Amino acid sequence: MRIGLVGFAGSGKTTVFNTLTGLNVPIGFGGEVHLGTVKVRDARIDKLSAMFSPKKTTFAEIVYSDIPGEHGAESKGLSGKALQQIRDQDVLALVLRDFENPALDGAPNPMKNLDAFVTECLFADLAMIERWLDKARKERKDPHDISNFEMMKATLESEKPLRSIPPNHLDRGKLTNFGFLTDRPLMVVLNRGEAEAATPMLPAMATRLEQLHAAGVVLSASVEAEIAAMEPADQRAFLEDLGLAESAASRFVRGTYALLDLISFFTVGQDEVRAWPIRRGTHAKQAAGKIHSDLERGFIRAEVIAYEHFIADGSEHAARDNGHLKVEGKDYVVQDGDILHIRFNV
Ligand SMILES: Nc1nc2c(ncn2[C@@H]2O[C@H](COP(=O)(O)OP(=O)(O)OP(=O)(O)O)[C@@H](O)[C@H]2O)c(=O)[nH]1
Ligand SMILES: [Mg+2]
Repeated sequence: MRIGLVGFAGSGKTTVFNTLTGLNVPIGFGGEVHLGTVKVRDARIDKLSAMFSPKKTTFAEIVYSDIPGEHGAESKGLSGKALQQIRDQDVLALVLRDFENPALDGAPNPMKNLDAFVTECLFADLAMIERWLDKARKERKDPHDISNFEMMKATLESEKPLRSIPPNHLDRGKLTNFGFLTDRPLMVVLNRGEAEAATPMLPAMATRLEQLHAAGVVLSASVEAEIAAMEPADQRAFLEDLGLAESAASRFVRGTYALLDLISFFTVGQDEVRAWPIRRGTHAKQAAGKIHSDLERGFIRAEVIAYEHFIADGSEHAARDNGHLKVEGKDYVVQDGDILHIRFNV
């Protein structure tokens, strides 16, 4: 999963990036895109790995990109280059400055920055849709596609993001090449000053995020950076002092999984124990395709053992004897923690 940290110059993207990745790239305006890969910790994988002692243990991974804002662009908007880099991401994490930054003029105004970002994305999508519609009408394209794009246009014109259109109202499979910005899941990171690290976001901001079908997380990147540099035992005590139960990095990942409605299934064996993130509601055949396209193409059936049963039974063999191994067809809806073995033939 690719998560792009975006936002205006000086909002704290690089500081947040360091917090999330544990890296330590230098702070400074502008510069190149930074990339950082992070494993998504999952205690279930640790347990399965202990049972199989596989050659390889693979956690789900998040690749964070720190996409620099343009210096002085707080009111001027995003550059074409930034927009292009943003289109490559699965999730947008918008970092909003909510701390005093002496290098930037003016008090923080996260709501204004949020609206500026949302408006830019809206206009970028609208321009794409209008261009497509002009061409499609001339070429007399499929009326069904045209009416879909008209519906999308109307949505944007009423200042709603495309992600607000329910899945059954829009065939998103046909839209992947467009890379619409307002159809990307949006995670808003409210980057606070030290003193407000644990203060919840204002109700007005929470309401706005709901309207945008976005999720939000409050953190203070500079506090988190201090915590990250501490010994694990001190980290807990420090977090408690601040009134925080968890580090920002784990809150962020949890929030993202919830926003995307992600669950994990597992594959196990002597070679590899591995977690596979999928959207809730994914069918067995599609899930097989995450592992390899051959498994989707030649899908025959899935053998499924729920994680809890697997652990309680102690082995695949015992799970089978106890009647906990289910044989499922392509339309089976994969559940969080399912251990899958795909039978296929190509
Ligand atoms: N007080 C405070 N300062 C912060 C916080 N996060 C970042 N800063 C400071 O704000 C300045 C800008 O932070 P960066 O992380 O470089 O911001 P950026 O968004 O990456 O900036 P560009 O790369 O230019 O787009 C730095 O001086 C940081 O130390 C925070 O949570 N609290
Ligand atoms: Mg930066």
